[in-house]
Amino acid sequence: MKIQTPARLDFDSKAVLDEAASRISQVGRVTEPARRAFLRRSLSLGGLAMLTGCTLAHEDSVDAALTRISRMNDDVQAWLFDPNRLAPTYPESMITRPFPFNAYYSEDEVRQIDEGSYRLEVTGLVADKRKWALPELRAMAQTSQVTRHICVEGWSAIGKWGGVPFADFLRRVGADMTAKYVGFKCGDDYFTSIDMPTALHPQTLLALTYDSQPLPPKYGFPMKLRMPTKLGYKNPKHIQAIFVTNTYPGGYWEDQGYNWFGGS
Ligand SMILES: Nc1nc2c(c(=O)[nH]1)N[C@H]1C(S)=C(S)[C@@H](COP(=O)(O)O)O[C@H]1N2
Ligand SMILES: [Mo]
Repeated sequence: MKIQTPARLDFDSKAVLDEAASRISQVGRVTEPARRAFLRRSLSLGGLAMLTGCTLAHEDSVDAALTRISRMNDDVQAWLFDPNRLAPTYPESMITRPFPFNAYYSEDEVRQIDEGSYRLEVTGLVADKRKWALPELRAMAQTSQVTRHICVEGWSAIGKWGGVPFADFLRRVGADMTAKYVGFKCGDDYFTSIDMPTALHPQTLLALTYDSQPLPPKYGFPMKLRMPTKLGYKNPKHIQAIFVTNTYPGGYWEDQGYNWFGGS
C-alpha cells in the first residue's frame, strides 16, 4: 500500500511516522485529546494553515484541518499494517466477567433483532448478492478466539468470540479482494468501514457467538465483526448489511473525528 502524500504537505513527515508507530505499539491508549495534543505539538499553526489553505481563526477550520490530517494518518497506518502480525490471544481463565456493554445509547435501548426474519444483505463489489439467513452463516466452518477488546473511552476487556473467518466469507461471496473498503450497516443505525487488508486478516471474525453462546442482544445479536487488531468502535454489532466498495464509507464515530484506521 502506498502513502498518498497531500500536495501541500509541509510538516515533518517523520514525526507523523513516529506517531503512527507509537500508536501501533500502544493501541487503545490514543485518545482524542492525545491526538489533538500530538497534532498541536508537531505542527506549527503556520504549517496547519499551509496544509489546509485556510486561516485558523475559527474552531471549524481547526477541526477541518485535524480531519484532513487524520485521513493522512489513516494512509500511514494502513501502510504500516502487517497482515501477518497477530494480536495477542489469552487463556479462557482471563475472560473478563461480566464483559462490559457499550454503544452510543444505554443498555436498556439495545435493539432486539428477530432471528427468523433476519437476512444479511451483501452488496457492492461481490459476485453473489444473495441474502443470508442465520442458519446459513452457522453452517459455515466456525472458529473461536479469546482476545482483548479496547475502547477509546478508556477501558479494555478480554472476551471469547466464535464465528466465521471473515476472509472465508468474502471468498464465498466472490468479493473483489482488490477493493479498498468493506462497509457495515447495523440494525441500530450505527455504521463503520474497514480496509480490505484488515478484512482479510486471519483474526477478523464474523462473530455469531460470545463465550460459546449465541451472541446476546447487548453484544450485537445476531452478528458482529470482531477484529482484535482494531479499537472497539471499529467492531460493528447487529450487522444488517455488508458492502464492498472503492468509495470511502466513513463511520458513525469516524465522521465525528475518530481516526478511521483505528487500530494496528
Ligand atoms: N451497532 C453498533 N456497534 C457498535 C457500537 C454501537 O453503538 N452500535 N459501539 C462500538 C463501541 S464504541 C464499542 S466499545 C463496542 C462495544 O461492544 P460490547 O458491547 O460488546 O462491549 O461496540 C462497538 N460497535
Ligand atoms: Mo468504544
